[in-house]
Amino acid sequence: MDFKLQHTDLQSKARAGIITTDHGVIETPIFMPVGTAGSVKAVHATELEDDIEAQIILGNTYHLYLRPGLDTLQQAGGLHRFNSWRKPILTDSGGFQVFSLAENRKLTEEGAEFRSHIDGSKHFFTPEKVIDIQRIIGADIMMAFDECTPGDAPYDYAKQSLELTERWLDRCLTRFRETECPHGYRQTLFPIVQGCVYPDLRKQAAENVASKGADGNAIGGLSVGESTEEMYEMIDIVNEILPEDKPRYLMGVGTPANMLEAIDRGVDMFDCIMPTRNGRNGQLFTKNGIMNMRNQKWKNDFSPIEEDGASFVDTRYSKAYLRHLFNTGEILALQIASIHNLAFYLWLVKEARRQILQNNFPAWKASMIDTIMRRL
Ligand code: PRF
Repeated sequence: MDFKLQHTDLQSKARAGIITTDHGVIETPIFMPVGTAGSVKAVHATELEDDIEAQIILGNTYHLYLRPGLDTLQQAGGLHRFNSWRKPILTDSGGFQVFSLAENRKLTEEGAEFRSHIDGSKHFFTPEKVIDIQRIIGADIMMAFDECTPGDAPYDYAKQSLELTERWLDRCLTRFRETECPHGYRQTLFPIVQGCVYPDLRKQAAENVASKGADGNAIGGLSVGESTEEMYEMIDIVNEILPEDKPRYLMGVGTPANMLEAIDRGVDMFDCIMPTRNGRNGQLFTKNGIMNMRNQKWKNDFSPIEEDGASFVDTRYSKAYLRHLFNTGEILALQIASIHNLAFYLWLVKEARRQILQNNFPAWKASMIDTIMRRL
């Protein structure tokens, strides 16, 4: 994987770049739709490609390992072949899902023991195993195995946890170097900066990660209960240290406003379940604000979902019709809302990129940020 930093905005730290993988290029800043179990929920591959213009999607080691399992993924020839997605894939390591979903988890120096949230079966993830699994899945970008500490973790816990994450990173890197992609293309491994909300831990973590010389680096452990101000402060501290010539990925963040603020601080890559999950619950993000499509107020509003929206669904269907679909529990509601929200997120980062290239990012951000977050 290569990264070319094309331009940094003159008045902020916002960056435009290009990542090149063996499955194609990614223009940054980028948002990566989440396809936890190998599918972006309710959205076809063609819609992702043509309507949403996704350049990379995310998969989850934890979920894919449990179902369909390694045997099927191996026989399929990797996830790209299995789900017919031809562009890049990034997989999260399971470091987050094991802690947020699995039951009876037990952490040791060796790894994490847990019970599946699906059938209660017992499993053990080690840094080595997580690399082996991601090799089989065939992710273009694999993530290191980490412990994501909650935003309110006490200092001593956060420090011990970070040191465990650092030892696990070294084991991930060793396994990564000892193995190769079973599918014949290049894969790379991103380390993850942890350290909770403690500036000295974040600094130590970023310095450690930077010293590994990886193709790209991630910031984890944010948007997990800390305040928004603390999150932005941690991003500032970490980005001061992470190498400029490598992409920076802020994991699991966030709202449209969170993304613009993080781009302003030098972040290049994002993923979040918000556009798809909130969309399935009837929440639509638009250039003019946030709409709850279950609201009575749309009952007889036959205007387009979004007049100048980024997807065909925006002008093809009306607000009243979409409200009706949610109201009657029609599956089509979930599809329209997911396509709309993902197209909006992809539009937002694409427009951010355009503004960065024109040296106009901060003014544009200021003009957007209140509008996109207001409730309609
Ligand atoms: N670590 C991993 N995945 C993640 C996170 C993390 O800290 C987060 C935190 N926002 C989301 N996804 N491995």
